[in-house]
Amino acid sequence: MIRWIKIFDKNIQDILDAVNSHQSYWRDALPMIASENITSPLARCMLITDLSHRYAEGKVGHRFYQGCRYIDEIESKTIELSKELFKAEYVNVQPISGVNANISAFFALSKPGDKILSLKVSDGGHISHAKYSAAGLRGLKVYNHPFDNERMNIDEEKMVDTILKVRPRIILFGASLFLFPHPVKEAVEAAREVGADIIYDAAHVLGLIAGGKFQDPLREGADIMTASTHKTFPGPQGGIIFCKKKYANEIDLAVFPGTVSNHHLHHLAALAITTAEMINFGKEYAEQVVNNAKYIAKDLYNRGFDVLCKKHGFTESHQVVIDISSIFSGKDAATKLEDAGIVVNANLLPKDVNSNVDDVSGIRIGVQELTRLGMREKEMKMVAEFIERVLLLGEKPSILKEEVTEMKKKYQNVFYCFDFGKDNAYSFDLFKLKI
Ligand code: DSN
Repeated sequence: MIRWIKIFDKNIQDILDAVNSHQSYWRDALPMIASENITSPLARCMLITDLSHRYAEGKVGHRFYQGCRYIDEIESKTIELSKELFKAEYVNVQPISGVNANISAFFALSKPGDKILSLKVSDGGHISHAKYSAAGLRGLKVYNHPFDNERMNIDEEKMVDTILKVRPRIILFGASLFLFPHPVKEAVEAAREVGADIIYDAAHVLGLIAGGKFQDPLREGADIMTASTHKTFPGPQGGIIFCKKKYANEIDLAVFPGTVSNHHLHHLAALAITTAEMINFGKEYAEQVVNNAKYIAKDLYNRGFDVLCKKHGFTESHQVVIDISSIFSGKDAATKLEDAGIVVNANLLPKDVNSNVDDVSGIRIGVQELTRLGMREKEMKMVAEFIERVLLLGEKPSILKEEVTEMKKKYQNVFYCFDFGKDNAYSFDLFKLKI
């Protein structure tokens, strides 16, 4: 809390009030946006250090600024830890976001006019895989993976035919709506035949990969793996690229000076801390995330929700997807849940291919952050019951919110990291550290 600061400027007071309200809002809510997470207290402390003020363009040992001796130490350590955790031949830790990592990989591997095979946004693809974002910005011609709506996954056989027919320069895997591992192994032979490289966008599932609970793209045949560092991987907001050694030079140039000048150095220190924590606790964390997702999916299904992919076990990731369109639009459902303090997002489903983005059928639920806050199957049941009471039983969200807030009081600490004392998740007190 920062109320103790005596402020005389109204603008500053307004900002502090909004930050305070934001802190309280999330302290009381159930955070279930699948692309978010909460950093460990120690990682968070790194974000307010002097590192956030500095420049370090270039690489370790070859900077374009003075003053970088300790930054070199931090960056080397971040690279070393990332290589260890993901068993990667080469890592670039400088991208400042997942889209930045993707666009760097596209620049490294392709030229304008080349073809890319990626998932359609309504089938779960990320915007940066599409013509109106990074792929299009690089001038790539976008072709889409054939998708099996029933399995919510790429159709492997049709994919191989498409690769042989389209002859793309880049085959891109990974998604934002991501329930099951993608057929990377199945693409390798066709990719080699047409001279395509394989990129795997691991943004959503990086923390699960780190914990050995999803697929292992680099071993399955991906040449490059891009990611953001703040979804199931519970680090600071930013990006990262892993690759085989033979792509290292192109990747480095595409990041700097290609698409980043100064990388974010406070992010680097926080990423190093998170990576060290994931080396220690990642397996246990990833396992509980997937267990929680499977549990809440089944529970919601038993309460009457149209949870996708029952026949396939609902999910193998941190996500659960509900087609809510027989009762509400996705947006209305997400708004009602938000009014009750349960934060999820409305999501396009494959059947929404021609719909307006504001008129979508699905809601996407992520359990990774609740897991970090110490929730397990017992708590998933309580959360599923809240969701049922709002969306199926028509209880008033504003009244239910009081119960949600009461429940959340017991989950104010971040787990799967080094202990930092009580009530650490939403408190500013830890910033009293001498740093
Ligand atoms: N659009 C984000 C998501 O929520 O999946 C990823 O950048």
